[in-house]
Amino acid sequence: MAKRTFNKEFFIRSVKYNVRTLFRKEIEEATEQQIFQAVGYAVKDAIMDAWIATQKEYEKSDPKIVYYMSMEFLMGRALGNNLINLTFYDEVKEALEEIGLDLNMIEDQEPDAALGNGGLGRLAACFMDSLATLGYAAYGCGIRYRYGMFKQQIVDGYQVEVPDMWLKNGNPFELRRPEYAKTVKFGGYVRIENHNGKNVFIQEGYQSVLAVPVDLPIVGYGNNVINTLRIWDAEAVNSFELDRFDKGEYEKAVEQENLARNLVEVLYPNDNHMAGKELRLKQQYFFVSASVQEAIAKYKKNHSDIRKFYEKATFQLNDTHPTVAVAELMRILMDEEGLEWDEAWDVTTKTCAYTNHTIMAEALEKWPIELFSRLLPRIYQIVEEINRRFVIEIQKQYPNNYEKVKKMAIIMDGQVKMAHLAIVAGYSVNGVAKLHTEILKKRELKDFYEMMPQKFNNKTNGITQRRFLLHGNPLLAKWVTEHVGDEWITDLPRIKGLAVYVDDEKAQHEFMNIKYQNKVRLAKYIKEHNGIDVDPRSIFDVQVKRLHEYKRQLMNILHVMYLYNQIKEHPEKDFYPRTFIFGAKAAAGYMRAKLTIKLINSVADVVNNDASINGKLKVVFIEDYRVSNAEWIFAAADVSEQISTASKEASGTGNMKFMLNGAVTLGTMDGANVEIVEEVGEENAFIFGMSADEVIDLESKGGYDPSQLFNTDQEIRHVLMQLINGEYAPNDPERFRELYNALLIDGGYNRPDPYFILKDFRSYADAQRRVEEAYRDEKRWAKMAMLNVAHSGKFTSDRTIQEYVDDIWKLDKVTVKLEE
Ligand code: 26Q
Repeated sequence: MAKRTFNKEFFIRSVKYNVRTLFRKEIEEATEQQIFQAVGYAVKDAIMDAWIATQKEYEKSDPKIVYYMSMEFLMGRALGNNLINLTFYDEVKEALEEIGLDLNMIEDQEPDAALGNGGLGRLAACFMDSLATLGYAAYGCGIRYRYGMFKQQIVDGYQVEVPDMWLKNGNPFELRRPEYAKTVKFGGYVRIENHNGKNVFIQEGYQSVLAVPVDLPIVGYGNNVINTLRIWDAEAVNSFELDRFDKGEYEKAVEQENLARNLVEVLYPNDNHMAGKELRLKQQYFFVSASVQEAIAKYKKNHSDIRKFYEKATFQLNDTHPTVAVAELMRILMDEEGLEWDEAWDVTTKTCAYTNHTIMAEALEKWPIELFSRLLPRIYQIVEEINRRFVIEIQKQYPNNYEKVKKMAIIMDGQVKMAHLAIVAGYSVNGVAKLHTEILKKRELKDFYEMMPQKFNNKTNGITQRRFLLHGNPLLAKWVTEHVGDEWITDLPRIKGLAVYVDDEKAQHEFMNIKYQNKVRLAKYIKEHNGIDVDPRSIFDVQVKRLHEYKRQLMNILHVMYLYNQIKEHPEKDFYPRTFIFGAKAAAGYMRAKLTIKLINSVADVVNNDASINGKLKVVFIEDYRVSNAEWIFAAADVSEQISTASKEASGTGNMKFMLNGAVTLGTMDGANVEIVEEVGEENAFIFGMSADEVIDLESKGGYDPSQLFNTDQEIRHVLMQLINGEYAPNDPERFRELYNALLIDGGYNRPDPYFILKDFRSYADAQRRVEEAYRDEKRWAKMAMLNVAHSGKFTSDRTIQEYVDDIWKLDKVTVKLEE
C-alpha cells in the first residue's frame, strides 16, 4: 500500500500554531479539548490536498457517482479513523509524544458523531469508508442534526435521555459550503397553467427553507482518495425580513426561522420503529430535495442531455426513509428540465435503487395521505400518477384480481406506502443477508418479486476492518499482521492465513493473551464507569445492540436469573465464572424496552453484591453504548450474543464485529448469523432455537401457549415468579409485572410471548452450558476463537460494496495521484 510521507516537524508546528490562533494559548496552557481541536484542524489540513486532488480527478475523469441517501450516518469519532486511513496513526502518535501529548487522551476528547440509531446508520458509515478505500466516487447525503442520538444515563437503574450536544465545541473536520445552498419548498398548493398546450405546475403559497451543505471528508485507506459526506443544515431563506413592518411579512419570517431551526434539530431515536410524525417527513424531504438538486446541478456542469443522467449518477436509498427522492427527481426532470412523463420515468427508474433493512411490520413507512399531500402537494400529485399507472400494470398482468391491487398499490386505505413506491420506481431491491432476502422474496414482498423478479438481489452486509480491528483492537491487529502480513487491511479474506496457526500452542497463547489484555482494558473502563470489579479471567459474555423485544435481551437476563438461582441452590457445584455484559439504548417512548433495562440493572445490583456466590457471576450494564466504546467492547468479548427471534433480525452487523475480534457466536439461525456459521463451521459457534421457518409457521398458526412451559418447567416458573414476587424489586413487587404479562398473557399481536422467549429458553440455556464446557478447554476455545477471526473475511464492507458496484451501481474505479 502506497504510504504518503508524513512531515513530523510540519505537523507539530501546525498543532502549535492552531492552539495559538484558535485559543490564544501555548500548548502547555491549553485544555485537553483545545488540544483535540488543534490536532483535529492539523489533520484536516493534512487531508485538504488529497481532498482537492480527488475532486479534481472526478471532474477530469467524469466517473459515475453513487449518492448514498440516508437519514442516518453513525460515524463515531473521526480523528483516530482519519489518521488510520491516512496511514499516519503511528507517526502522529510519536510526534505528539515528543511534545508530551498522548494521542489516546486526545482522541477521547472527541464526541461521537452519532447521527444514527444503530445498524442502519453504522452500515452507512462503513459503506462510506469502503467506497473511498476502493476508489469509487461517492457522496453520502444526510442531515446535520444539531443533536444526534441521545446520551444515555442510568439513574437508579433507569434510562434517562440526555441531549447530545456534539457540536458544542465546534467540529474541526467539517467544511461549511454556503455557496452551494439550495431552496426547499413545503406546503402551499399547486396551480396548473396551460402554456401552448403543455401543463405547467406552479407551487404557490409555500414555505421555503434554505439547505446549506456541510461537508465531512471520508478518507480512503492509503490511496489519496477523499470522498465527501454531505450533511445539510437548514437556515431561514430571508432572515432580513425580520425587520419588516408589515405584520404578515414579519410573521412569515418568524415562521421560516422556526421551520429552519426545528427541521434539523434532532435525530428521531427510533430504531426499527416508524414514528409517523410530520417533522420526520419534513426532514426526509428536506435533505432529499437538496441532494437531488445538487446531483442534477453537478451533472449539468459537464453534460447537456439530462435524459442520460443515469449514466453518471445513481441514488441508493437506505431503507425507505429517502424514498421521496423518486418523486423529487420526477418533479425536477419534468417541471424544471421540461421532460415528458415517460422520459422522466425512464431516467428515474434507471437511477433509483432501494435497500430493505427490516421485515418488522411496525417499521414499515406508511404516511397518511392527508399529511403527505398537505406537506408535499406537488410530490403527492406525482406519487398519485405513479400509483395510477402502476395499478394499470397490475390489472394488465392480473386481470380481475383486486386482491393484488389491494396488496400492491402504492396508495391504499388512506396511506402512502413508501416501500411500494421504492420497489416500483427502483431498478434494484436488495435485502441485507441471504436469509433476509429469501424471506423478502418468498413472503414479505412475494407479490412484487413475482411481478418483477429481475429487480431482487441480496447484498449481505459487512463492516470495515479498518475501524473495528485496526483502530479498535491494535494488539490483535498487530498480531494478525505479524502472521499474515498487512494486506488484510484492504483485503480481509487474507486473514484466512491465520488458519494454519490454530493448533500452534504458541500462537494460541499469544492470541489468548491479547484477548486477556483487551479484557483488562475493558475491566478498567467498567471499574471507572460502573464501579464494578469484574475478573478478566471470567468469560466475557456480551450483548450490545439497540434494545428491542425481538433482539431478546429479556431472554438473556432471564437466563442470568436462572443461573443465579442454580448457584444459590447448588453452591457446591463447579461453575466457571461469567461476566454478562449488556449495552443498549431504548427508544425514548418504548416502555417495555426501558423496563428491561431496569430489570438488567436490578439483577446486576443483587447479583454483584451477593458475597455468597464468590464473584462467580457478574452483570454489567454499560451506560451509553456507542461507536467509540463499542470498539473496546468487541475487542474484549469471548461470547457474542446474537439471539434474535429467527426471521426478525435482517442481518445484524455487530455479529460480524465480534467475529472479527475473536468472539464466538452464541446465536439463532437468523440474519447474517446463518452466513457466519456457513463460513466458520457449526462446530465453531453455539447455535440454538427455532428456525426462521418454524417461527413463521408458528406465527401463522397464531402463536403458542407458554402456560404449558410455565406449568411443567419448575426452573422457568421460578424465574418468572421472581418477576412478580419482589425478588428484584423488594419495594415495588409489581414493577416487572408488565414483563411477566408480556411473556404469559399478552405481549402484543394479541398473544403471549410473541418473540418466543420461553419457547427458546431451554435450547438457549443448553447452548450456554455448551459455551461453559468449551471455555474450560483452553486450547479448544483458543482454536475456535482464532478460527472465527480467520473466517471473517467475507464480512468486510469492502466485499459488500464491490458487490453493489458490480451488480447495481456499475461505477468506474478512480485513482488519485498526489504531487508531493
Ligand atoms: C422510520 C420512520 C420514522 C422514524 C424512524 C424510522 C426508522 C429509523 C431507523 C426505522 C428503522 C430504523 C433502523 C433500522 C435498522 O437499523 N435496521 C437494521 O439495519 C441493519 C443494517 O442493514 C441490519 O443489520 C439490522 O438487522 C436491522 O435491524
